[in-house]
Amino acid sequence: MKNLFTLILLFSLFSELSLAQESEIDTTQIVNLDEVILIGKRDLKKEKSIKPLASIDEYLEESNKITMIKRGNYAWEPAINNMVSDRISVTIDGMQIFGACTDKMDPITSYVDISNLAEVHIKSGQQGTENGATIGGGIDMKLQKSDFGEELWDIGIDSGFETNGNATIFSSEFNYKNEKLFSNSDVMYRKSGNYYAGGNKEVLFSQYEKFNISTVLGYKTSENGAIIGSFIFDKATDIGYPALPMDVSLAQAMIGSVSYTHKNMALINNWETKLYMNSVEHVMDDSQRPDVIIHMDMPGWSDTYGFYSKAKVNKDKHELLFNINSYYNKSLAEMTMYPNNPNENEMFMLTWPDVRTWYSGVYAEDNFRLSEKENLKITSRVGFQNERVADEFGLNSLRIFYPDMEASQNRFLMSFSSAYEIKIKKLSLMIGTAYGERAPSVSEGYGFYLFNSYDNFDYIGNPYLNKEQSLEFNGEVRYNLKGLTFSIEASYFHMNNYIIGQIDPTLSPMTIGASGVKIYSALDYATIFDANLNVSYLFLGNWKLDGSVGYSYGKDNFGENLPLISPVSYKAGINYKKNLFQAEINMEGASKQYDYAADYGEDQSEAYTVFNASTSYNFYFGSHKMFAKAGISNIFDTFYSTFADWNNIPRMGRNVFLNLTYLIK
Ligand SMILES: [Cu+2]
Repeated sequence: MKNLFTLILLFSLFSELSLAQESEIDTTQIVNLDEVILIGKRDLKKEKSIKPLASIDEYLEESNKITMIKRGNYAWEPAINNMVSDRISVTIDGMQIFGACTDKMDPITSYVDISNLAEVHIKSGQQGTENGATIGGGIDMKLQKSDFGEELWDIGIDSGFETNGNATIFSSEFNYKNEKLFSNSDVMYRKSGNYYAGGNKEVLFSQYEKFNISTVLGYKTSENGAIIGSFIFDKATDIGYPALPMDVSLAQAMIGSVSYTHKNMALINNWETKLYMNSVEHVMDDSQRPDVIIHMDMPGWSDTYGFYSKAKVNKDKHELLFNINSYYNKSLAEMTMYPNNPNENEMFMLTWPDVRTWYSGVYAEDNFRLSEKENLKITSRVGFQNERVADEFGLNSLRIFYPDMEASQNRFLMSFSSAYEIKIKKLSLMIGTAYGERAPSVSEGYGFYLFNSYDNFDYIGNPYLNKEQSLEFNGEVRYNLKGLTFSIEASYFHMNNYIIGQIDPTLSPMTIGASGVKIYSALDYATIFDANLNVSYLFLGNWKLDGSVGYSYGKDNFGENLPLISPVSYKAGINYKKNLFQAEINMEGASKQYDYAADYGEDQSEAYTVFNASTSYNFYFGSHKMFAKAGISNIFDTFYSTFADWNNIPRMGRNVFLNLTYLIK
C-alpha cells in the first residue's frame, strides 16, 4: 500500500510540474468498448514498453483488462475480469479452437505466435459474444493479412536474445502483393532454457521450444470479391511446467481456413464467409521428473470444424453486424497409469470421453448513433448447443456416478447487452447492462478424475449442471484535456449457478497424494467486481507518463472469497521519444493479497514492486530499416510471485534483452 501512495504522490507532483506545458494533442472521442492490442514487431512508431519480439502472452499482459495465469514460462492462461478459460471466448480470426489438455496447459493463445497476428481485440463481458457464448469477455486474435494494391514486397528478419534462460528468438517473413494477389508467409522459432528467479534461483522445468510457420494467400476473383486461405502450423516441444507435476513433450496445432469476402453489395458493405478446421494434439510427460510414483501417459486431442458468415451493413445512423456461426468439436483425452510393480495391471481411463459439441448461433449488433454526441450499442446472441458422449467406455465410466445419465443433451444459450455512451465536452460517459449464459465446459460436464494441482483434488464432471447465467453492469468515465487522459472503468457480474468444484467426502481420489475428490457443482451465485483507473499524460512534447491501478473483488454466495482474484495492482511508466529514439522506465506491482480464497485451496501472495527499463532506435539504410530495442526487466532482481502464479512459482529475476528487426523492401 505504501508503494501505491508514493505512486499517487508522484503523479500529482508530475501533473503540477508540467501543467504549464500541455501538448496540443486532443484525443477526445466516444468511448471505445473494444480494446485493441497492436501486434507489430516492425511498427516503428510504436512507443509501447513491450519487446517487439515478445510472446503473444506478454502482449496480452499489456492490457488492463487481462491478467495471465502462469504455470511456467510458456502457455500462460488469459483471464478477463478475473475469469479464465471456461468463462471466456478465445478465437483466432473468428474461428473456434479448443485446447486438448485436461489441465489447461494449452490455452488457445499458445497455438499462435505474434508472426501470425496483426492485432488482438479484447471485449469485456457480453460485449465479447460476437464469436461465441461467454461470461467474462472475448479475445479475438486477428491474422496478419495484406490487402490488394500496387505491387510491393518486403522481407523481414528478426532475432532476439535474452540473458535469463538464454532465450533465443528467430523469425523471418516474406510479404507480397499486387492488384490481383497477396501472400504473407512467416516462420518463427523460440527456445529457452530454465529461467532464474530473483536471487539467481533456478526454476527447474521451465524450459520450452516452439516452432511456428504460417501462410495467408489472397486472390481477387472480381472487382469486389476475394478468396483468402490461411494455414498455421504450430509445434511446441519439451515444455516444462514448474507449477505442475508434469511437463509436455508435444503441443501441436494445425489451423486452416478458406474464406470468401464480397464488398459493396446493394445494402451490405462487407460480407465474409469462412470455412475452417483445426486439429490440436497435446501430450503430457512425466518422464523427466524425479520421484514419480506411477508413470502416466496423458495424451489429448481436440478437433474443430466450423464456419461463420458475417455481414456489415451501414444504413442511416445504424452500423449493423450479423454473424451466423456453427462449429463441431471433438474432445478426447486419456490416461494410462504404469505401476512400478510389474505384477500390477496398467490402468486406463478416458479423462475426456470423446465429447462431441455442436454449436450453432446467430449474433446481431447495432451501433446506433443517436446524435452527434450519443451512441447506443446493442448486441444479442442466440445459440443452440448439443453435447454427446461418443465413447461407450467413457459413458459407462461416468455412469458409475450418474447411472441415469443420457449420452446426449441440448441447451439453448442467450445473450444480450446494451451500452449507452454520451460525450459532454471533454468528458465521455458510458453505462451498460447485459445478460448472458454459458454451457458447462467439457471438463465441467464430463471430466473423469482430472487432477488439479492448485488445490490438490481430483475433479469429476457433472452432466446435470445447469447453464451458468450472468447479469452484468458496467460503466466508464473518460476525461480528455489536451495531453491528459483520465479514465475509470468498472464491471460488476452477478452469476447464478456459478460452476465450481465441491468436495465429495464419499469418494476417494485416483491420484496418489491427492487430498480428495471434488465434483463440479453450482453455487447459488457468485459476484465479481473489477475497476480500473488509467491516467496518461503527454507533456513537453516528447514525454509521456502512464499509470494505472486495478481493483477486483470476488465472493461466493456464502461471502467467501473466490480464487484467482487479483489484489490491488498498479503500473506506472515514463516514456521519452524524440525522432528515432525512444526510452522508457516503468514499474509494476501489487499489494498483499488480503482477500485470498483459503476455502478453495489458495494461499496469500505478498506485495511486490518491480522496475523495468528499455530503449530503442530506428536505423535507416536507404530502403532498408533496422529497429533495435534493448532493455532490462526486473532491474533489482526481486524474488516474487503473484496471485496469478500457480502454486506460487516465482517470476523471472533480472533479464536483459536485445531485439533486432530488419526490413528489406
Ligand atoms: Cu496437459
